Amino acid sequence: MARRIVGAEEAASLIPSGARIGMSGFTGSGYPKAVPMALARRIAEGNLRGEKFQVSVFTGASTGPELDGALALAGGVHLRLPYQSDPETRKRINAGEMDYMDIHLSHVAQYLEYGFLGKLDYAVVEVTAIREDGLLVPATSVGNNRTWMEQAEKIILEVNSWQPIELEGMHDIYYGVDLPPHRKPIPLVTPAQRIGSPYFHVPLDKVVAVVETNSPDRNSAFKAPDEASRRIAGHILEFLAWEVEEGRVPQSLLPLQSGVGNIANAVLFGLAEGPFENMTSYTEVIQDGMIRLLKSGKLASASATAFSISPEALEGVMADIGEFRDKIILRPQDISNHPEIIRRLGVIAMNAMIEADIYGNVNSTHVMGSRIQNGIGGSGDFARNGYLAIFMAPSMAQAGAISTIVPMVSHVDHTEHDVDVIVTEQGLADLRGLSPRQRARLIIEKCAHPDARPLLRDYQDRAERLAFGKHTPHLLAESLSWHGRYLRTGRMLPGAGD
Ligand code: 0RQ
Repeated sequence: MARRIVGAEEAASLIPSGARIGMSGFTGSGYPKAVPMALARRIAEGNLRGEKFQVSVFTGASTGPELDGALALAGGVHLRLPYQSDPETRKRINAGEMDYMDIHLSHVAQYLEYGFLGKLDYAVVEVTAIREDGLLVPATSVGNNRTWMEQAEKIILEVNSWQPIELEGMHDIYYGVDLPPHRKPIPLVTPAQRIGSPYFHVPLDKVVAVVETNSPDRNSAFKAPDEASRRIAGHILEFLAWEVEEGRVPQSLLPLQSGVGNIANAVLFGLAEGPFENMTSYTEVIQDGMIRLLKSGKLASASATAFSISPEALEGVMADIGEFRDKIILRPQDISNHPEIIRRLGVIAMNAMIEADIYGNVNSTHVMGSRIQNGIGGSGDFARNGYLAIFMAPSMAQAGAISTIVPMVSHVDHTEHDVDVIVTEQGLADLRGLSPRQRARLIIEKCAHPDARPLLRDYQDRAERLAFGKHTPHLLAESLSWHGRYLRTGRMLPGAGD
């Protein structure tokens, strides 16, 4: 392997235009930093000579500026999947210049294995170390790396000495996933269980280049929760306490899944002060709030596919690695997000949304029905299969200009059949066991902003009187013009657009 060490430029020069590349990376963690930058430079230089050079980029989830940012800026990406949150990539997708395929994170590996995505030419994967026995120590994210390296014709490894060697032993790489009809049950019955190897096992003859780097991950620094997030967290904690009181979940709750961002962190902060002990987490990302919970002893273990934590929090984990190594497990994302396991464990799924409609359909991905924000990520994997699917947002978006509770969502990611609870800073609507009309009343009264409530009530009243069907009453022309009203006026005006 030492003989295959080359510079990033030389490694990038191996990749031809049109290549399909599976890259490591999940949030700002464990993505390759040198080869994508070198590839972007090569593409940009080619552009100056009038050459068109584009590749398809598949990852675990979002990555950092050296990957998504650099390649998008060079106009070098033909097709991107499965999740992104990079401003330049978003701009290109929404301008129609880049194709983007938004698929459930747990589906990506089998999409490739079935051949829906074509043949994978290269895997470009960041690792912490290559051991003398040829096993690879994964980095701060696992994502789809096992699948990329199994399926790719050739592998380029970035060995990043910034990645803490203390990570060795924290990962659990399960190699037993077959395609039907040979698929067997995943033998995981508790969140902290280990069922695989701490290492990637890779046919070393596929490794065509090894690039040495020393570059930090880029996860944004942690922000203290704002007022709306704290109130949303308060409603969720009260609701979970009631679930315990009703005897539906134990005092230690059920394994928690939580998205990233302000609201998710506020919930985790709230749990640190709450009454629940000995909790567990079965999720896709471990964020700062979860590390705090682990430190406080309230959280017994956390299973995920990636860290998504501030540099300070990561340092803290590495300084106390003896305490954390057994409590944190990083798995491939087809296991961290596996529907079978999520259903078996009864995960409590808490994810942010863009908007919800009065019947409980949720839009997590599109602004105004056509502009992609990030992607569905793992929210569908967890919401569809968990014990509880909770979706949360402030009741108003765009600095108070538009209600996040609408008559009909402009795009559906999670249907009314998959959503249990909607929560905003105004309150929480428990939709379980309710008919569509009952759900509508509850969501409007509990979750909508007081400024939006009269308009929504008026819509609901008229729809119940005038709709073609009275099961899910809608006035189609009006519900579809709701978002257009915002576009025309720049803000929501009561009665405008009628
Ligand atoms: O716009 O960027 O112009 O300011 O959307 O919204 O309020 O900053 O919220 O960053 O937490 O993102 C759902 C997108 C929320 C995210 C979503 C505008 C708003 C702002 C972002 P600006 P905020 P967040 C685990 C699970 C799907 C994936 C998922 C997400 C921008 O949580 O991508 O759940 N979720 N993964 O102004 C018009 C509305 C709007 C709106 C928000 N109703 N109308 N604009 N915005 N609501 C994580 C992983 O999978 C890794």
